[in-house]
Amino acid sequence: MRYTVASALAMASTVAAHAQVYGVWVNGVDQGDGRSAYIRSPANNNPVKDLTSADIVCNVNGGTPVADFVTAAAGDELTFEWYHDNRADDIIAASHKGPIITYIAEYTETDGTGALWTKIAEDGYDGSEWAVDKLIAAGGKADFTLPSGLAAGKYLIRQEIIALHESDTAYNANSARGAQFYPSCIQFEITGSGSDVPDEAFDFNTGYTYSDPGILFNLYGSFTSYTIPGPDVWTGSGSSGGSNTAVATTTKAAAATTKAAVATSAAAAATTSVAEAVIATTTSAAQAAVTTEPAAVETSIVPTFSTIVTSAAATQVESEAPVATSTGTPSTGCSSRRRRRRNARRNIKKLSDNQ
Ligand SMILES: [Cu+2]
Repeated sequence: MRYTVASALAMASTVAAHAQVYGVWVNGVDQGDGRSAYIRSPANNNPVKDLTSADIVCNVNGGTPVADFVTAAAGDELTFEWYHDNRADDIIAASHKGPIITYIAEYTETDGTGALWTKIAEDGYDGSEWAVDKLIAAGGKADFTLPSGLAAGKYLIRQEIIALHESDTAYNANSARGAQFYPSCIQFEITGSGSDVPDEAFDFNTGYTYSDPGILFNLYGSFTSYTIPGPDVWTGSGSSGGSNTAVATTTKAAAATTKAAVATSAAAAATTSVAEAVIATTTSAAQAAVTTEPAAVETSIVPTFSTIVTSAAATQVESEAPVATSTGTPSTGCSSRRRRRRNARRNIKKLSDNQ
């Protein structure tokens, strides 16, 4: 019984910690804190879910150029470094599994809407690990290589995480759910003698759709593959022909597999609902321990259920409002629930240990 509750909490899809890009490394060299310096940083790390919004392209401040550019040469290895609240923290909640995709566009001072973009790197699901799993394991770092023949000039490079923990329902069907996009646009000055010009044919507002198999995806179903959304990866005009055709064929096959997986996973959605219901009832008892988390939960040598509930009740009033105010995040975001859920889980574990 208790195991069931713990499992349900562990698989809860809404336990969350969001992310954004902190900075860039070029061939392993840290370019320093890029936030609002060479990154068009958003005001917070909340996701974008509306595919019709300009924010889906370069996030909330995407149309506001920043002062600096990262200098790199065609063929260089770039590393985008992500973080949650502080550099080298937990990066992003492990529940936020999904792909990491990278696009390039000729530099623009606009918000990047329109057909301007070319995909240059992607990492999805390899049969056991998601790109986000690898990102967390790498301390927030995601690597890719610039096309070696890329023509010199100023560019925007846009990298995104797509978190799939609520993407079994499309955002336009239920705005409380849907895939969570974390796009980040970074200003680059690329050097080199290459002459490959990206096709710049992709438009996020029309190219990403709510029914795309990589955007409407049940993470809790059974699946063996995942179809990364967007166009094929462009590697440069000299090398793109043959290899891209092969990629396209593979992707089609994967799409068929994914459709089957979606069909068979309807049952899993029901299980998720049960998990949510359990959380709803558990949270009300446990959430009160929020602000006093070290004191109420960890100081007592053997906290009993009654001591937790008592201390919880005592602190409930002052705990709620300051938390909401200090985070400054909209109540619709996952982060406002993060702490309560974490404490709910922690309390459940303590109770389990004692009984
Ligand atoms: Cu989230």
